[in-house]
Amino acid sequence: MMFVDKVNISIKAGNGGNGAVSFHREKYVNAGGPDGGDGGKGSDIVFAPDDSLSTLIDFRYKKKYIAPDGEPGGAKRCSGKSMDATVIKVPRGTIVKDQNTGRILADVSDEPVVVARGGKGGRGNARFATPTRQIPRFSKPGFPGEKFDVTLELKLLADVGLVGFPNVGKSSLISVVSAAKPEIANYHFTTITPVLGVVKRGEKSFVMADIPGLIEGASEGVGLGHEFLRHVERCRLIVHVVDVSGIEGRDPKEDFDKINHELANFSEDLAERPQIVAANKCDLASDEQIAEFESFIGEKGLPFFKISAATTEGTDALIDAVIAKLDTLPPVKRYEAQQLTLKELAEQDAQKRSFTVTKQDGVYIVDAEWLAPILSVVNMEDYESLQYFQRVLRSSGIIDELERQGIQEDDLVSIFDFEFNYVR
Ligand SMILES: Nc1nc2c(ncn2[C@@H]2O[C@H](COP(=O)(O)OP(=O)(O)OP(=O)(O)O)[C@@H](O)[C@H]2O)c(=O)[nH]1
Ligand SMILES: [Mg+2]
Repeated sequence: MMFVDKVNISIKAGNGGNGAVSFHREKYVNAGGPDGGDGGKGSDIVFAPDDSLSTLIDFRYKKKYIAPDGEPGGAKRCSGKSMDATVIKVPRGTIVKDQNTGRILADVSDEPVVVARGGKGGRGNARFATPTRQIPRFSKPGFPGEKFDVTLELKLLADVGLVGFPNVGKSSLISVVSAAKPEIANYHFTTITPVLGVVKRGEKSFVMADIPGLIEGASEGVGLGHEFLRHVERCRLIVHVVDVSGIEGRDPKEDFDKINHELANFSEDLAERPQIVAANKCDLASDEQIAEFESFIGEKGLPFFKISAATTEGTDALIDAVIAKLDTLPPVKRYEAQQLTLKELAEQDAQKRSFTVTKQDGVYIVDAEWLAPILSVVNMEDYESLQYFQRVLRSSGIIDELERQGIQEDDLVSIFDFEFNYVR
């Protein structure tokens, strides 16, 4: 099956249902009280890891995900139905990024994550009856659901990543230490997609990732490029496989340096990842070749193991060392979701700040979609937050419009489910 590890899609959570405007009616009763119910909540969009998936290929064909809106409120204080979450299944280890800001919205490695929140339902007019306003003829619209253009990027969850030149025996190694059955052949780039294998030793086990071979210039796109290094980014440990026999005419010492150069070009982080060196094909190498390479690695202070994936010589000792090392290392990396600050939120929408102000029953109702996410993070109890909010109202022109429509001190202003008395 084709391996796809990066795709762009768009997601939109459901809008909240609108609140209803309705009045109680009974035979022979003239003016009943308001009884419009609240709208229901829109459906959240949730990403859930699914271990039966190993690629993002399905998203090549379906690109738009729109979750259902909450139902509107009804008469007799009937609340509209709230919608269950819409679940999008992805391979475990998928990172969800906002295309516009580049920030990480979720790392779908463990529990399901809500990425786009459905809008709250608007309140029905039944909620707005007060002693001074007994027949409110307005209700509130539902909040818009969040929407994002996102990039899904699979970053496999593996403890150990095998890196090295093509044909050095990475796939051969994983095939003798785990149940993985990757293709093995005597030509370069046999492996074209990452392969995971579970290595078991008694009670202990860990996950090993075999990725396509790297060559000099991989970070500039030579060979299959370094794209696949994305899948070792989370690895706790790198096993650097080198062909110590030099059977293809290269010097193992140069191979080793070149691969590390490519790792560093990909990310500083990766260059600093702990490494264990596996000198493979030692069945083909002379003692001198092995000794020379071992002392070269020894000078760098790295653990060295001579192995033969073909005869399995030395592979047990290598795996024992890997397990011992893993015990000392932190768990596989998780990426934190990155929240936008208030300021960033406001700047993001500075371009498209359209709004409407309507006056109903003496209440000034402001409708502005871009204000919804801002309102959801503004803390009205906090002075600084409130001041910021007032600045937004002013700079967007909402205050000017309220004044143009004749707002007076103490008049009620209503924005989504937030209400306040106007103060000059
Ligand atoms: N003699 C000998 N041959 C080996 C050894 N390990 C691998 N080979 C052979 O080397 C060739 C390449 O092995 P692979 O395991 O496919 O190498 P790879 O590093 O996965 O290669 P790519 O997927 O192309 O990057 C195959 O013909 C293997 O049989 C070894 O320890 N000794
Ligand atoms: Mg291979």
